[in-house]
Amino acid sequence: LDLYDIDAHIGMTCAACARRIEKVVGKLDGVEMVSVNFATEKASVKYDAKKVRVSAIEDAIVKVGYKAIDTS
Ligand code: 9UX
Repeated sequence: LDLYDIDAHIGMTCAACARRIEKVVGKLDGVEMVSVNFATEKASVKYDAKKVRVSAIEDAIVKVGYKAIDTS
């Protein structure tokens, strides 16, 4: 299992939206851990590179209306 970290600026500012993003990203196959911090507006994601691409994770975030600017 290859686990990588993404740190992304996602432009949300409240706890409800942080949970929403965690839910959506957490459903993706291959995502092992996702933690969204609304104070810093950042998401931290641990994922299995054999199962999911970074672009798919970013697309999922953008699809629900946020930004996904990689700051890793
Ligand atoms: Mo919170 Mo979400 O203030 O779109 S409602 S970031």
